Amino acid sequence: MSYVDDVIASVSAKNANEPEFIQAVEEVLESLRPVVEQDDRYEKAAILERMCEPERIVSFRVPWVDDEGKVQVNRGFRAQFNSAIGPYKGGIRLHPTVNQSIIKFLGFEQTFKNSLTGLPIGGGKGGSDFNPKGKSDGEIMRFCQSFMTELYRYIGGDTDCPAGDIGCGAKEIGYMFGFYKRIIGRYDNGALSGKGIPYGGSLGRTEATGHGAVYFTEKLFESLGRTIKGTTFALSGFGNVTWGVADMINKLGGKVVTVSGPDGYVYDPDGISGEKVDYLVEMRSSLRDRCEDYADKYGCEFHKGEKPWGRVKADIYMPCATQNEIALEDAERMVAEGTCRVLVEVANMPTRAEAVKCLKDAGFVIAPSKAVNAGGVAVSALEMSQNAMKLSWTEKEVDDRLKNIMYNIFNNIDAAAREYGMEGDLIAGANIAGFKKVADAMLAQGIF
Ligand code: NDP
Ligand code: 2IT
Repeated sequence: MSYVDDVIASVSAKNANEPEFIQAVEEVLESLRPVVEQDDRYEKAAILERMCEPERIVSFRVPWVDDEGKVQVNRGFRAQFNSAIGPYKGGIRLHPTVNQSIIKFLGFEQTFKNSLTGLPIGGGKGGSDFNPKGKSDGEIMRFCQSFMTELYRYIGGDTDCPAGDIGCGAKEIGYMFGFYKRIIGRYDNGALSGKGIPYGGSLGRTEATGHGAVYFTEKLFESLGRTIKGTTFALSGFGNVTWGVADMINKLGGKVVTVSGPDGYVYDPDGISGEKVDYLVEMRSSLRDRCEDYADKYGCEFHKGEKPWGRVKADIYMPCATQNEIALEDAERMVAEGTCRVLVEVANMPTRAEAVKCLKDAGFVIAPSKAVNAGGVAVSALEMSQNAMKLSWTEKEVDDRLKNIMYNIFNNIDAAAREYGMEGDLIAGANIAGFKKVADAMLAQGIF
């Protein structure tokens, strides 16, 4: 057995109850075969084994009192995965499906993503199985305060800087920051990012993930001899990220024809633009979690219980909702439909391993999420820099930096794939480029 096979076997055995984590590890390690086979320093220093084991992961009780006076108990997590190139950095996910496997897969992916940004940030992720849906503001605040009562021990501007993710936006970060400040008795605004603008947030952070994903796509298109202008996109989700993607596609002259929710997808062949994009924000903040509201309001087709993959004519598919939203049957439908040959992943790990294989075999260009969605965490890191320097950049200054970071990510992953003889394989390129910086830092820092 090779070094990579050995590590995959031992990680799978050790984490047998964590399917999402194993899926993420397998994908990354497969890509790294040529790198670790050419250089035995990585095996000698057990770099892969160490990268697959979080530096630490904490799990804690989060008790809070609901509006009826009943005590509720949730489970909180923070995985501090890798600090070789900077303090841990990564979002907080608040969703009923959150468990240790999800937090570990996200923290593992985050380590490579953060490395790709070129900024000094390590990898981490946190969250809770708390469901914000249907909760009052008071309940959300009490949950966030209880969550922070435990989390504060582990975070700080130079230690670990959490931010938002699914179910955790500016409102939740505000409640968490307020309570963190109260507990520690200091204004350490580098300890959380995604903050509101009046108290240290960065202009452009809300839209950074979506806008960054489209900047990346611009560069990818340039390499394929295409332009966003005149291209039709099918998106999923209707959260913060979907909104940012739709906004920038429209600005660059493309057309968005689908968005989706857990209840089904909307097909709007006239294009989701202008006030219709703003309506996505309204739908999300209503916490109703119904995409059908869009179809009711704008009188277009709604496909209950279905996903858009392979069911609509679009040039590019961009999944923006959650992990594993493209299964093998969806991929087979996409291949059979025949119009689209490009998948740009925006949500973290949206495509199942079997679906990735099916699409690759059919000649799809696949842009991996850890590269495409890195603009969110990159602007989070810019927020940390602004906080440290006690200044604020203008929207244009942030946007120029974001664009530059996303273009560089495309160029670097494209070059890494070529260097190892896998031209055009952007999944391998992202894993290799992300790996090398972290691994080389670990080699330099000794065994710990
Ligand atoms: P939001 O909470 O704003 O939106 C995501 C929503 O998508 C969830 O609430 C979920 O609804 C819904 N959803 C779940 N499953 C499906 C499905 N099968 N079809 C359609 N919708 C579904 O989260 P974000 O927009 O912030 O995040 C979206 C993705 O982008 C996630 O993968 C996240 O990790 C990733 N990301 C986010 C970044 C950020 O800065 N926010 C940065 C980088 C990546 P329900 O609750 O009913 O399941
Ligand atoms: O998945 C992600 O990169 C995020 N949720 C953003 C993390 C961050 O620290 O801004």
